Amino acid sequence: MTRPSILVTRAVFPDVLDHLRQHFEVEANQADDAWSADELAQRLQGKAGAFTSGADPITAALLARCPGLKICANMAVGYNNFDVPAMTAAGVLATNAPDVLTETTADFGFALLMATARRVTESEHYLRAGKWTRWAYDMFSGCEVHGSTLGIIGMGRIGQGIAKRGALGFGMKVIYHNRSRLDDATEGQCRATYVGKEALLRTADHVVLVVPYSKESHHTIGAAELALMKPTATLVNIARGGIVDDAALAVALRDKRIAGAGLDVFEGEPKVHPDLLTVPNVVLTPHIASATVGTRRAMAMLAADNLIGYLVHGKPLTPLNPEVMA
Ligand code: 8YV
Repeated sequence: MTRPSILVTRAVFPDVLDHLRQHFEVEANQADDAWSADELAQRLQGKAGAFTSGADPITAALLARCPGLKICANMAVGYNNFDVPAMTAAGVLATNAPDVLTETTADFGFALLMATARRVTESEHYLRAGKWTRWAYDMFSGCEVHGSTLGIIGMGRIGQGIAKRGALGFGMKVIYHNRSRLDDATEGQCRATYVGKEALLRTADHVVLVVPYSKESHHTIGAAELALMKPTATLVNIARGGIVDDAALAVALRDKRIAGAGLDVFEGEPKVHPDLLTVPNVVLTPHIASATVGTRRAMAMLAADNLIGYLVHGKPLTPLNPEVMA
């Protein structure tokens, strides 16, 4: 029996490729070359599966060129790179990589919150530039974290992890906004209170964004929302570029409309809005919230096991459109 062929679109842990090679003919991209949409479509010819990163667009146009494709397994929990309705219409299964990154990503959300509130990178740049000649009573004084009010927009698994860190570790008062309110038991575990978006923005000392990207969540935070926030507040985005209007945020940071921001994701990344690079009160990281060796390995293994689960055993682990299997 011939083995199915799959494409791995980006460089990945060698042992994950070995795991895949036990079941499939594998075309890999260990050189990590950037492929155009056309090259991706060409390389997908004759492939039953694709191991994708969160940056590989799987569109209706691509699917129309790849009639043999049966599954795309994303090495990411977010899947806004997938046109899921088009995949369903084409009979292509979509899978993502949830759960395995929850705690690591929540850790990083908190790291970014702390670095922003306490001006860690701004003060380090000052020190490295040789500007630290004397102590001063108000040097890099930041915002309080413990005992402050944490506002979380998007209360899925990662949002809940951040809430627990804030409430249990730092004695923060936690308020949240979400498409739907959590059940009482989950709210209790997170010590979190549901509020409207406007109330959250007006009240929180630290606002953390963890909503999935969609047309509806585009620019969840723009100039109008930034204007509602306290001038002493901080904003953290570990969700997706496009959830925040980065140009409006750069203006708010420049004008000290808010105290600071911590950003791991950007509109049009890896490009970063040039004005964000010129304001000092922002901590910038290159989409690394899930980046620990253990977590990235677990995400890659889950994507691989989704391919094996579906193409070999007919049972994917974390399908997004299970109706294609009916
Ligand atoms: C990924 C992420 O590293 O899982 C997600 O949704 O944003 C990150 O953990 C990124 O999408 C690369 O695939």
